[in-house]
Amino acid sequence: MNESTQFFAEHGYYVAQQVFTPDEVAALRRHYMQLWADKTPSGDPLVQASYREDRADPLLQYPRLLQMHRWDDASLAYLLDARLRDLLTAMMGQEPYAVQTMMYYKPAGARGQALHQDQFYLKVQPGTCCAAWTALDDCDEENGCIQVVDGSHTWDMLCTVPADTTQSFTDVMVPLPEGVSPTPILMKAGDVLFFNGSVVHGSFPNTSADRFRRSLIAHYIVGDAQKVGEYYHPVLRMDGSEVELGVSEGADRCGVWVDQQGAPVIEMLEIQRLQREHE
Ligand SMILES: O=C(O)CCC(=O)C(=O)O
Repeated sequence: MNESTQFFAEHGYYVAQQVFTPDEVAALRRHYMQLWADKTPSGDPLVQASYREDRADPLLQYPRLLQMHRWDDASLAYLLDARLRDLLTAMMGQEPYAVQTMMYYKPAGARGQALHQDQFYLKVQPGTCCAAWTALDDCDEENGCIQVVDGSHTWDMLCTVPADTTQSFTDVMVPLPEGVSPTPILMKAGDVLFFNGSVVHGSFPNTSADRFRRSLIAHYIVGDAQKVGEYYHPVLRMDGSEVELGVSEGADRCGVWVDQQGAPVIEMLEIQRLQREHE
């Protein structure tokens, strides 16, 4: 195992520095700012509906783009990039399938995203997913860098609770046990953060006066997966060809933290039972 695969196996995440050159990053920034200026239809009705020039929430002026690789060649090239493929193959143990692209502009004043686990949404079976999160700007706490819970790759899917929507544009989050807190990941433009689908992660609000925190994100699933959530179809091999996989249904269990002899452990509960108890 080399340094990156060992770190990823132990911590559930890894930052590969300067995967993309300054010129490539500058070209990507220009490209996505042009898509924004053109209000390019993303194919996702939610994204199109949310461009609002006249609203106080900066995220409505700069909504994230989703699944752009289905209509944008530069996004498809990023998703299938050979450098990402090689790093992912080393960390995931085999060549993955590609299922998602996302572009976050995160302008000054934008809210962050509450702590969550990506596998909760992708529902990969068997196995899990992995993100390749590329910084297009230098990222720190001030402009809302991503944060991860070190070692949470071994955790099961946790049940979500309401999030503080003054800080997060999503409204649910996973709770952390006492004494556990996320680590801010400081990155330079061109660095790529890889993290496993169980890793609890999120991001701070962008509290800077005038800095963007743009990031280009792709999601991959393990190469022996049989099913993934419907939204992530069509599933692509890393050569761009399509592969037929099944559609996974919603999970029927999620975990809650319980105390076991003074240590927090995850107890898995039936979601239906939890819902009944809260009715
Ligand atoms: O970039 C962010 O602010 C959060 C991204 C994220 O949570 C994700 O890619 O799943």
